[in-house]
Amino acid sequence: MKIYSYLTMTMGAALMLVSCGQQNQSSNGALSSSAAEKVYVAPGEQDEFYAFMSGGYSGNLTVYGLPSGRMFKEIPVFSQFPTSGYGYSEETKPMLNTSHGFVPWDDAHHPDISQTNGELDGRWIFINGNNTPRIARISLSTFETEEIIEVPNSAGNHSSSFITENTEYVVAGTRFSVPIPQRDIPINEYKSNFKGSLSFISVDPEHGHMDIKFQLMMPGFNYDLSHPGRGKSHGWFFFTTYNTEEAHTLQEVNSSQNDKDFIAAVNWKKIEEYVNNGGGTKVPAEYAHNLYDESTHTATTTMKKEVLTVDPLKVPGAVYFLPTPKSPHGCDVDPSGQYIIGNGKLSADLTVHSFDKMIAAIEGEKFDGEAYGIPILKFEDVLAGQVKSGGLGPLHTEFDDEGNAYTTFFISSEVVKWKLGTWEVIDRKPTYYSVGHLMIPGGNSRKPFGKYVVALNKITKDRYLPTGPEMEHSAQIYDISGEKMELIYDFPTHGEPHYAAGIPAEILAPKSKKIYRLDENKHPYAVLSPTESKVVRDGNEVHVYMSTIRSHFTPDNIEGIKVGDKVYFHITNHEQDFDVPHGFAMIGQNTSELLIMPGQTKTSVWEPKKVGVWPFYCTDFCSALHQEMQGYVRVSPANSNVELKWSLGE
Ligand code: RUQ
Ligand code: CUA
Repeated sequence: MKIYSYLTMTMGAALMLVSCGQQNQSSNGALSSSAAEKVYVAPGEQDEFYAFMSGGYSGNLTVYGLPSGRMFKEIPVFSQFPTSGYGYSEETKPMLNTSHGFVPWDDAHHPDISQTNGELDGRWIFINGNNTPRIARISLSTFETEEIIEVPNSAGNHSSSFITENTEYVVAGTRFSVPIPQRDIPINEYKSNFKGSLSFISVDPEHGHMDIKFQLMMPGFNYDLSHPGRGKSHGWFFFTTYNTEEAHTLQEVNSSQNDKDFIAAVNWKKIEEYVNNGGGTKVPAEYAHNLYDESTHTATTTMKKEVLTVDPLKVPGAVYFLPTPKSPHGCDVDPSGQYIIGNGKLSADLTVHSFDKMIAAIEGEKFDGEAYGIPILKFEDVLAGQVKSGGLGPLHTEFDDEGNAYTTFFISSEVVKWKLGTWEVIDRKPTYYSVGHLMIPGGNSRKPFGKYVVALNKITKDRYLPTGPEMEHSAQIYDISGEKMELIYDFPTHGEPHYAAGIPAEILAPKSKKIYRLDENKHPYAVLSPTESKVVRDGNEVHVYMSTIRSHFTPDNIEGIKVGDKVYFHITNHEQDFDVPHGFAMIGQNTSELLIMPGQTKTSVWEPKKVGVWPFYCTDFCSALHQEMQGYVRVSPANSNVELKWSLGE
């Protein structure tokens, strides 16, 4: 009853705030002109930070500049992307393989940049696929997805993809508990049969290659978000849980019964040691590991057959529960590693746990019972403090480099700045509207760059010109260099950005790759010189070894193709200049175009169904004679004996 009225009240408040937000819009005057200066990046000048925003249901990652809010690129990750041919080209299709087959979409939530000694190193960015559990690694020199590993025994891969301070692991926790192993049982047998897995995926320090080191088999709760310990708490990982009630129906009510759920504290170093000494149980599992090779420009899929699981009860001292009020969502660790913040999303206050107190309580063995054999620490023993914010619906917290924390409040639509250690509220500013995550570049590391905070809002309403029933989600930039936050810019994003990760441009820009070297191209169908171009028939399959350079394809006339053939166009772009891709599209092809980077080879398949002479062309306006960059394929009847031939300039 209480919960019902609370929800009604808070939802009412949320709606009210959304509808009266309009009055809060800042107007003209001196303030807005100084704000304009702060975000103005003059033509020809460049932004100070990169911001990588998750694309949510777009399955992708988008790249923006800060403070301008200009969008630079959309990086395809879990979704087919016709703009580049990702997931359509023969080379990249394997990236989207899973144990459920080809899954060309996912729901991407939390990007995290690789770290060395707790600081951003800008080598890779990781992001989770929430729906068909996967973790992707993207190169921050090519801005291409290089690897995707599926996570077995998981469902709703949400407390992911956060990395430890030397990128030892990228961690993926399940949101939904499921029967492990999956089997056919009644749903109401949830309680004894469902489990939640927390996966620790090792990252090879040289190439970044991922491998599941172990999966911790936890009680059947929901594991919502997570963050690594850092500094003094390096070696630990923290996960918020909700639904410790283990409800399986009408969860909006049934999962809100317990006054406190838990933050699970996992000593992964201890478990790693246990595993390295032969601990854990190998169990059958089926999951795809997809790896893109930059020298062959080709991805391959390996289906894995087993995974190492760890029962937390077999590793004493490895897992503890920290009681945390009201179905906590965000789970954030401050730059020093001392404070673990759990935001009860049905609460007004923030709960801050102390790492030192947690260790003392563990050493003193002061437990408040156990859950499925896992010791529960006493709330009062681990509590560092509570922030009485006066806001409603706290979600996520980020940090600056001066000991301040910034927490979003979904229901009361605001960002609240407060002081670590004293818990006093310093400032609060409205967001438009219903903010979810927020991001400070480096805010999830030992070294934040506390100049801007970006609020990622869930509801847009009247912020932009209306575009039908759907509006892009809005992001807002606040200048946080002073005592008070100042809203300086408002810009639309793409998809639904959940979390984001930011990094100073000076770390990434100098190592951004400009071309692929043709002499390093190891693609089996590459043509390194136009004289090697050819067309080879192998039964019904025809392989076209084609090259491109401004402004022609070699060959550009092909005859002897027949209805019923399967034609592979393997196209190598011979340009060795920065920013000169060529495209390729064939009429009636049941796939997307390709966009081929300088020095790269990509393959497109065409199965011609009709007799005729059919054109193909370059899709990227590459030169003054781009419109001339085209060719023809003659398609003859299936039984014809037109000779196979190809040419350029005849
Ligand atoms: S979530 S709005 Cu998917 Cu990170 Cu909290
Ligand atoms: Cu090549 Cu247009």
